[in-house]
Amino acid sequence: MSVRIGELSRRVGVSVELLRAWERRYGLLRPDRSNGGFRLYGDEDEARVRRMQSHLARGVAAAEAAELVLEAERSPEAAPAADSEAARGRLRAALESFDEAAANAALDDLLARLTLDTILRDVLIPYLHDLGTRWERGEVSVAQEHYASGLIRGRLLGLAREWGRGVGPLLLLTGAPGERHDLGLIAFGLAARARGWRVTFLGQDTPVPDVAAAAAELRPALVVVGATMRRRLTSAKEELRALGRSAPLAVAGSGANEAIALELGARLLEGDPISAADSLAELSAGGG
Ligand code: B12
Repeated sequence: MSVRIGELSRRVGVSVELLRAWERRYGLLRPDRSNGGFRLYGDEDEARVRRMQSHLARGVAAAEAAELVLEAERSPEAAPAADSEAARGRLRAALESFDEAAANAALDDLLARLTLDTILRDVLIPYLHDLGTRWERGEVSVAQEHYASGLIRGRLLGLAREWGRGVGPLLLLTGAPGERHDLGLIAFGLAARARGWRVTFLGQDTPVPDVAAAAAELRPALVVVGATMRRRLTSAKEELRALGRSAPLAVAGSGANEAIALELGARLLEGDPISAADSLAELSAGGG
């Protein structure tokens, strides 16, 4: 992407004046010049603005928020590609030989060095994809796959402890009826928690009327229903539409798309769990 400031402003929902101020005061934007001398902004600029917005949404003051964004780029975190790949290799070897101690040590090492966002996005989600591909090819047994995903789930839920506490807006997260994949939802909950949201997690395969009852009691800012397969949403269409009329509803996961979201009267949470958590800043800012 290479766009002028007006287009950047439209994409991120921040006024041109404010973007200019962030560029001038904090060096948050680093435009190139077009041949005609216009400033052109790229993906990195957009990413910095989005990170800035999520810090602001958590109540961090602007100068400090900008410092956090720029600091994160300077730290070794910013170039973890090779590192993440090595970590993934260690984790994979440990998990797939049922070595609990080594798997936990690999995860502890990651947690000591990288942010949870980075671990989720660059290590765990790619590992789970890789695991699925090798399971499909018959290179990994069902036992290995269950063990690996179960251990990761346990560790993530350990990190999720008390994610319902605090004063931020509440997310009610649940798997669609029949849906047993919930690691994406958990990853999303953790990323949202780091951005100041509170989370109530119902887990896999929850009957929609029961989700509606929980939502009536808890009054969440958003109910998020995750689905890996489309039919988990389509087979509960009427109930989900009713839920969407009684509570703000979003759908997510590889089973969700714009068309089904529209049909259900729901918002679509697009992309990976971490980018989707970033996009919540727009929701809390009223941009929904
Ligand atoms: C672990 C796993 C399981 C575990 C789940 C444990 C758990 N508690 O989650 C168990 C063993 C239960 C399981 C069961 C099954 N699984 Co399975 N599973 C996987 C595996 C290896 C990892 C899933 C995972 O967590 N991935 C990490 C998530 C984050 O990645 P993702 O799903 O691709 O999601 C992306 C986006 O959609 C988004 N996202 C996902 N969720 C959310 C949520 C929110 C809120 C947001 C914002 C974004 C978001 O983020 C991701 C990155 O961009 C995948 C392989 C894979 N490619 O993912 C197969 C996979 C998903 N499973 C598959 C299948 C076929 C099954 C079974 C039908 C197998 C069977 N014959 O029994 C059952 C179905 C059970 C059911 N009723 O739901 C297929 C699905 C194919 C399809 N789409 O039709 C896959 C892709 C494997 C494959 N390559 O064939 N599975």
